Amino acid sequence: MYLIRRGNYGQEPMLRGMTGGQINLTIDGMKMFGACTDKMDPVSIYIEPQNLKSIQATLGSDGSKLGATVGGSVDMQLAQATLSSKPVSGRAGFGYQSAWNGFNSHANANYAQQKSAYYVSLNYRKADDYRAGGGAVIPYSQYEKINLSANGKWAVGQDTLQASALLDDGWNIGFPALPMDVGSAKARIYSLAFQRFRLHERIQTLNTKIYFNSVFHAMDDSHRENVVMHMDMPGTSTTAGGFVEGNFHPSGKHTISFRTDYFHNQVLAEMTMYPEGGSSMYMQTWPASGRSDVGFYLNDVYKITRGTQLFINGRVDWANTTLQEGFGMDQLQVFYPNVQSGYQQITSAFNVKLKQLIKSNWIAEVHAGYGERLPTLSESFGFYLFNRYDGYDYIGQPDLVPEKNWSTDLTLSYFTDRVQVTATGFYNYLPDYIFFSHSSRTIGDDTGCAWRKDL
Ligand SMILES: [Cu+2]
Repeated sequence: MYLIRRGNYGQEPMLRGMTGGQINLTIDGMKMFGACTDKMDPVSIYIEPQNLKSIQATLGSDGSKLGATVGGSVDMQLAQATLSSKPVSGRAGFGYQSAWNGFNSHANANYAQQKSAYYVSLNYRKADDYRAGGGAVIPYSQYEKINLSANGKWAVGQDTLQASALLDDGWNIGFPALPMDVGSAKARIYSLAFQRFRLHERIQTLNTKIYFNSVFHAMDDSHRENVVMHMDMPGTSTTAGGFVEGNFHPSGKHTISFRTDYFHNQVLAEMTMYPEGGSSMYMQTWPASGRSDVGFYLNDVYKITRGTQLFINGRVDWANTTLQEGFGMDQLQVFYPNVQSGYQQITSAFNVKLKQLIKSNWIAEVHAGYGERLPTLSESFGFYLFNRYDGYDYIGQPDLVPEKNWSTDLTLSYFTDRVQVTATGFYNYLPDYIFFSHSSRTIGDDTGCAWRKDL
């Protein structure tokens, strides 16, 4: 897993060169989508390292447990309240970094009783402009943010109920490589989960969760010099969903687990331009649009012999993508007269993996899989999205077909009590790869460009 820095501020995971809509980036299994049309806010920026218990990454279509994907899954698992014999525990820390005159402070506390526990954590970070080696100041690299997370856990007989809330507010966040900064970025994440253990002789665990999250992101160019035309660019993204996942007791040589999930995501990003001496202009850079998705995942671990295991999993999703009638749809009709208000698509994934113990300290793994992912709402309906790398504005393509990935991996591991060495080779073939292209469409003085299906 690689991390891409977003400004001086956040980090975005990348798996084998795949990122953004190609991977599932989830928080405790919850779907969440950023609200920036310019990719400033992968949802990982709303989670502080202090909030985390662990990060789980699964590569390629094998990561389809958490959603339809071609690149894999990264699940950020949050620190939870823990039932313990110590009634109160906690820690606090403070850091100062001279290179950007930065403060980084955090505190967390856990309060435990016999049948309940509560956890709170608070983070505050502030940084001025970064000073590079040699003392050169990198302008617009400052930021400030506060992050508050709280959760509770209650024992109900053998089962547990969990409620969790996370609030993240950032402001005055500079993006040195982009023509704009972020005035305000707010995320709210709420969830309620119920875990049942041994509820039936055949069912080991059954987890149910419902959740809601929202992101507000407002870009700001008011601190920049020589701005040709000031713009207001607020965006919102809200997601609600739920899932049920469970593990069955091994029967014979098989251990089966499943997950079924649902989410609905709704976005809107607006842009108001204020030309000097002219009247303001309004457009929706992400037209009011949304997507509902229902998915089902099944996994079987088959212990053939003591040293040989076979893993088989598959996933099917049904998605309904909607474009609201009105301003945003009217805009797209200029380029796509036949744009529809609804698109239904089905995606699937299938994986087989064989794990073989060779001698006492060598393991070989062979994986082959197929996965699909839907185009993001941005790739489908985005409208005049500026790309700083090439200076073009891009327009989505509403009728994109799902991107596919045929992949295979071979992994060889050698391990002793102290050392493990792993070598992996992999191959991905991605038909219907979604990429941007420059078409010859011209409107007025602007050149329109479109995301398009590309082999
Ligand atoms: Cu942005």
